[in-house]
Formats: sequence, C-alpha cells, structure tokens
Amino acid sequence: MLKKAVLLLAGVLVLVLAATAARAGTLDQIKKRGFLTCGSNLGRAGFSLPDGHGHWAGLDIDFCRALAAAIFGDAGKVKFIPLTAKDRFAALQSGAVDVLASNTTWTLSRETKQGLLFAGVNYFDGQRFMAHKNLNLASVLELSGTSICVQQFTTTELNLADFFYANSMTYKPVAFATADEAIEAYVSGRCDVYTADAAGLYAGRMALADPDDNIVLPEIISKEPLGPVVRQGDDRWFNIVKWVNFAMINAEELGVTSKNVDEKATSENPEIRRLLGFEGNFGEAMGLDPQWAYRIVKLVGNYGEIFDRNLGEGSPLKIKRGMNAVWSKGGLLYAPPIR
Ligand SMILES: N[C@@H](CCC(=O)N[C@@H](CS)C(=O)NCC(=O)O)C(=O)O
Repeated sequence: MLKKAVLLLAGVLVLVLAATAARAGTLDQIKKRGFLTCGSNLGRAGFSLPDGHGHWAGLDIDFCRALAAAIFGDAGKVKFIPLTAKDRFAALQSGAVDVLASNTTWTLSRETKQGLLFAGVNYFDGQRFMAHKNLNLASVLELSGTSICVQQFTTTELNLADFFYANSMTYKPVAFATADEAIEAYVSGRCDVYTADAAGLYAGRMALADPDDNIVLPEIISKEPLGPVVRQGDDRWFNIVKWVNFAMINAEELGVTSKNVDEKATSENPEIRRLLGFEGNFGEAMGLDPQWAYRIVKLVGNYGEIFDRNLGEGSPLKIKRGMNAVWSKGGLLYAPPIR
C-alpha cells in the first residue's frame, strides 16, 4: 500500500517537473530548434498577410521578426503558423507556438482563465461597423433590426451583443469562423453590416471589388488593445517578448531608426547607448547578448518604421498614428526605460 503511494507520488512529481521544464525553457527550446514559432492570423493586410510564396508581411509579422532578430541576429528565423480565432489560444497553451501575434485583444479572462499573459500592446484598436452604402446608414444607432456578419470566438462578437443590449436594439448575428468568410458573406448580401476591429475592417474594405460602395460608420464601440501573448510559467520568455516591444517603442521615441542606428555608436545620449548595447549589458539577464535591441532596429526597424510600412503612410492602408503614436507625440505608446 505504502509502496504504491510512494510510486504514485514519484510519478506525479515527474509529471510536474516535466511540465515545468517544458514551460520554463522557451528561449532555450527556440535556440536549440534554430527558429521561433509565431502564431499569426490567417491573413489580414497590415497585420499578417502571406503572399502565396511563403513570404509574410505585417505589423504582427514584424513583431515576430524583431524577436528573431533579438535572439538570433537573423530576422528570418521565424516560422509563421496561421491560426483561426478559435484555435489561437490552444495552439499557444499546447506549445505549438512560442508566441501569439495575431490581432489579439488583451482581456482579463484570456489571462486568468486561459493561463496566458499579454506582453504588452502593439496596436490600440477599437471595433467599428461597415455597411452597404445603399442602405443610407449614418450611425451605429440606426442599426436596429439589421443582420450583422461577424467572426466567431472574438471579442468582436461579445462587444456586438453588449452594444445592442445596452442600446435596446435588436440585430441578427451571422457568425463565421474566419474574417474572410464573414466579409464574403457580407459582400454576397447575407448581411447588411460587417463588424470587426477597425484596422482589420479597413483592410477588409480595401480588398473589396468596390470599396466605395461601402461606408464605415463613425462610431468606435470598444477598446481593443492588441498585443503579443505568451503562456504563463516562463517569466524569462515573457520578459523577452515584453521588452522587444518596449525596445521598438523606445527606439522610435529616441529617434533611432534602421537607417541611422550605426551612426548612433557615437551618440552621447546615455539612453540611446544603453538601448543599443554600447553601454551596460541589459540583454544578459534575459539570455540575450548586449546588442539585442540594436539588431531589432537594424534588421526590422523601430515601431514607427514598422507601423508606417505596414499600416501607415508607406502602406496602402494609410492609417493615421492616432492612439498608436508614442506618448511624447500625443499617443498611448509609453515604454518603460531601459536601465
Ligand atoms: N481582436 C479580436 C478579433 C481578432 C481577430 O480575429 N481579428 C481578425 C481580423 S480583424 C482576424 O485576425 N482574422 C483572421 C481570420 O480568421 O481571417 C479578438 O482578439 O478577439
């Protein structure tokens, strides 16, 4: 009896240790594997879009490339794994991906009930609605009685229910597993309205045959802080993902770009010197070398460069910086100091 109990206890201990080891060493696993696995969305211009030849582009894609640049000095050492909204958290929990960068909104239950941690925000968004122009709608408050195409397993779906309930309005939800299916259904006339995070909605509208036949209603009905997510249980990896985001934001605030980063070797600004590893060694305690942030900026860019080429003036979307400007320029991006 006693022997059985001891064996059982030993078995449980082995399982617990194995689970802890699997969780604790994400960086070591990535280094050993030789590349990072990054959960991305199925395809949304501006955030993560495959070109059909295995090359991906977008803000979330560049975030994972920045991680690879920090870890390997090679922004190409990432494998992108496209995930539906439904599957994204399970993929992270099971270890199928090291990090999720997939237009995912930071909410309380996603952290506390799913065993996850958001490492920050890389895009502040909010939910909007697009309607067929011939319906002559001018406000979301006129949407009572309409049919609305929406993606399942998203905050979008939940906000929609809240908003209509709070305003005593009715609607017919028509829900789909993917954003593309929801947009196609909207285009085919199955719904009067399509709703999504604003940036995803602009990207969806841009891809339509006749974007001008659709209007985006003015109201923004929710807060969608989108950011990279990791599993709980590996503080070192959590810190790396968090500080890669902060490093890109700090680089923009300090005026360090992929073009001028080498000239900054002679900069006398101590904040720039610390960021780029010319002074101190802030990478070591994270398992990275002193030039981790230098390589992010050199190989991928600062936050502003990444925003501009994927979503801003250098992209077809031409989204304004707005909330996504650094705090010193009136936005919400505020990264703690590297020191
Ligand atoms: N931010 C919301 C929505 C995330 C989401 O799924 N967004 C759409 C684009 S706005 C997407 O990535 N879709 C990928 C796809 O299934 O095609 C959430 O975290 O629940």
